[in-house]
Amino acid sequence: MSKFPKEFLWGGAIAANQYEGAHKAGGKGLGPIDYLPNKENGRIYAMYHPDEAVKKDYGYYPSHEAVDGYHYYKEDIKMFGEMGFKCLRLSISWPRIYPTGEEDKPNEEGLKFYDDLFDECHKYGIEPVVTLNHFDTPMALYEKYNGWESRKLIKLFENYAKAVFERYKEKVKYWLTFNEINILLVLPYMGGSMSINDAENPLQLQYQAAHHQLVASALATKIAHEVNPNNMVGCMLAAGETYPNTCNPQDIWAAKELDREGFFFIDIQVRGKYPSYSKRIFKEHNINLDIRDEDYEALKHTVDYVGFSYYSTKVATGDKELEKKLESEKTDGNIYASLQNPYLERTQWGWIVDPFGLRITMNTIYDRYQLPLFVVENGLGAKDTIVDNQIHDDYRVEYLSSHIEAVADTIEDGVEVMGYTPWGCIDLISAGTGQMSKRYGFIYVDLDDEGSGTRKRLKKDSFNWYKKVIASNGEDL
Ligand code: BGP
Repeated sequence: MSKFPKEFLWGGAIAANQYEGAHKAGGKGLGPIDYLPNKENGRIYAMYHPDEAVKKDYGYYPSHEAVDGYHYYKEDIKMFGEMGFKCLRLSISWPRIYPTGEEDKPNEEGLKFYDDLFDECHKYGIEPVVTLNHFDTPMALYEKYNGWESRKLIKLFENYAKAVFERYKEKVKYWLTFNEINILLVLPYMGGSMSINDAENPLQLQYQAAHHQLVASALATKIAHEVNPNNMVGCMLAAGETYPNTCNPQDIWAAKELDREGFFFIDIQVRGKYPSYSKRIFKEHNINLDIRDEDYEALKHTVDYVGFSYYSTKVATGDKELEKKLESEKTDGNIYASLQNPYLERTQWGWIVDPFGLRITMNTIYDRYQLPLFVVENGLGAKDTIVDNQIHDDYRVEYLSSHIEAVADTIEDGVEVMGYTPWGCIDLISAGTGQMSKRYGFIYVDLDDEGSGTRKRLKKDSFNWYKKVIASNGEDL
């Protein structure tokens, strides 16, 4: 018998900024991703170039066109339907609805686009799971206010959230506020802030921006519940347990502290108030936040479930000397680099592969919050090769099946799990590298790193495998 509940939300995840393209179509304004990638080191972080300069220095910037989901979505959703998706996690592009973030009224063409997209999902019985902000704060707000460093964005985000909650009242029930909200402390540009790099005390700005997002997230949650009491609103954490390098208490503490960087956000979104340890952290880093009385009230509007992404676990040490020595050997991961873990393999991009770590991570989160969990991102970025018009991606199947097994074990541990939406269910632009060749999908898109290709869609072997997984409710892996 399947370990997964009958109503389990099997699906996949995409985001507007990496999928849609059509960066100026239908009156859309620009978002941060339109200024990426950074060709010099292939990484995205706090960087900003005006449009023309980027063109000159960096040439092709793929997210302008992405995989052209804006025009292909009907074809793509049909294929998701064929796989049996029960849900599709996607994001609304804020600058498609409010091109500069400050218009009096939302952009009708933008709203209409998502109306059609949600209708298309429902045609196949697919429930949309919608992220309000997936690395997609209007660029104009970065330029004018340094993004989320400014309190002004709270009200602007509220306007945007209200507009979409009201418009899609009958079409969307599951929402997430900010994608990987803890990214603000690691890659602030992606999270929505601008001037951190030049700041005297960057953490002061980062935590202030975080505070604004947390208030905005809480107010959006409040509105969502007012507009429709059936709405389910989740937070979204870039998760992945931190393991201590040894059993030295200093290492245990270092691991705990690193995990708290992420839990700081979720503690507030779930419990409705700042966690007790935040006082000490603020004192240590000389952080003085502008928190108003009305903010404390707003924060009381807490989320209904905890969404999270999981790709890897990480390893931390409290030994500063050792940390320095091992710095150059650190391995990449989603958001965080990590010390290597000698017990585990890594992907082509160096990300630690740890299916058991998913079970550990989920148990930790559930023990902490006792709210339903939703695995809204998980997956393997890999290069695919086409042979005779086929893609034999057994490596992807292996990765995903071992992680689904871990979810099943977690359910047996007593954890309430709402669903599983592997990242990039159709190939799209990688956020961390700006590349197309780092692929996650069950569906291949004919496009290379320079933007050449037909954009034609092709089923990989994993397509039929996932179809079988869903049909058997996770039994047939
Ligand atoms: C998460 C993001 C996604 C996605 C994923 C994979 O951090 O929420 O947008 O891109 O990571 O990362 P990458 O694209 O760098 O492989």
